[in-house]
Amino acid sequence: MAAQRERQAPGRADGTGKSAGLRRIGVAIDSDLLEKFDRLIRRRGYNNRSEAFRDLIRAELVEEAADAPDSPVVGTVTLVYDHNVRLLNEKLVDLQHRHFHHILSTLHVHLDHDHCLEVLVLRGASRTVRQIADVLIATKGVKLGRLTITAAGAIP
Ligand code: NI
Repeated sequence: MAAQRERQAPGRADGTGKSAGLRRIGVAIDSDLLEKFDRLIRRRGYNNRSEAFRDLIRAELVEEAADAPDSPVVGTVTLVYDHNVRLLNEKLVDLQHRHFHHILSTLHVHLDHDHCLEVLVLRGASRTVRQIADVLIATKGVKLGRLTITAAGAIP
């Protein structure tokens, strides 16, 4: 995929070369790749390519920004655990209190007779959020754990 040409949408030119408005670009792309892309975005519910392109670019920019250890990020940690495991609840609560200033919110759902689902929203430097998530996920008795991270700064 390569940008062929770039021009500002009519009426958007501000003379600086940097427009806050929409700009149109032409993109050269293999037919096969484009067909696959069109099928993918249709499955995902996009009505047009432009919106799909914008979301993909935004996701990459946010991911790159969140990669830097000092970047401010917001993370959600999803945990599934068996509450019958001895002292597990206490351990998880203790860990959360130890990091209370980085935990914005916690949601607890009693999934079934044995299992609990917990979703925690964390905020802090990327390095810190990942460390807290790693400790929670690695706690013995936690069956599933996942961290989703997004840059907490301005979303492009
Ligand atoms: Ni529960």
